[in-house]
Amino acid sequence: MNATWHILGAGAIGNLWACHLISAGFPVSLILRSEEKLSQFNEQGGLLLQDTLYPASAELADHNSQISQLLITTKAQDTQIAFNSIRQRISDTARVIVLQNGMGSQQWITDQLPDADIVWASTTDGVWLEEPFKLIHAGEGYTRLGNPDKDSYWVEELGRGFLKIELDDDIKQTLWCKLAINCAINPLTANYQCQNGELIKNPDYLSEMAQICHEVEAVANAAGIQLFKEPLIKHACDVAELTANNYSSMMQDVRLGRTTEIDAITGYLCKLAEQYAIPTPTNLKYLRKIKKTHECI
Ligand code: KPL
Repeated sequence: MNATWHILGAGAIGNLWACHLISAGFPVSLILRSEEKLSQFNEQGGLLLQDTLYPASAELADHNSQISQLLITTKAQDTQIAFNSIRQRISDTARVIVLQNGMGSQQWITDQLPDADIVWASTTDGVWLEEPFKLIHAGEGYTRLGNPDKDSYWVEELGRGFLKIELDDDIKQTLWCKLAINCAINPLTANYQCQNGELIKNPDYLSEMAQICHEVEAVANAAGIQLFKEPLIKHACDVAELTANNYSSMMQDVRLGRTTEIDAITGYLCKLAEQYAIPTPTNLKYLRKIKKTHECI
């Protein structure tokens, strides 16, 4: 019998991965935030993905079972509180996957569990919750996973499910590329309350995006990270064009009055820039704007 995968962060990506892991033959338990969520889940009896019911189970953080396989899909800013609520239950040598936007919390988790086998991941799958525990897999992408320090062959077992999985021997670089695109698109769309495509139509927004990209490249360069083969602005424009009618995740958070991932995205970049003494005025401008307007700081 395969060991259970526990999922911390039962949003759209966490739920999609729960279905994936079930399809790969693993028992799955979602760690939910409240009794209310738990009864809502139990009423449905599992996760619904495109009319198929996936028989996951669910529990609260204070359940007493040990956790030997853990997938963390919380929003970056919720990670520490959520992780600390289950810390006592995680076995020292657990297998852990950290699948999140932004940077910083992957390393934080790795530091908390020095003997665990931890892989970091990045995905291009597009998914949203039509209702709680009812999913729409809107865009089929792929998920890259890799341990930044060693080989973790168990990741291959995850390839048995329906999602596309790729082993990544340079996951830091992959996460950096995602971070760079998120720095270019997310704060601008959140600030100007627009769709991604507007950034390439409006010359003022485009010029801000070019500045942001220029600064991100300088910081990546100082950190010894090779981003894309072509200039970042070219890549960011391509993504904005491909996702022209979409609202970025940060824009959606702002619209729904939720805290955003700005600290894990632009905030991470600006902190690193400070360490390398690289000026990042445009990134700092949007970091402050988003925090001031939407995070009450
Ligand atoms: O990842 C994204 C997001 O919205 O978070 C895209 C669409 C690529 C924009 O940065």
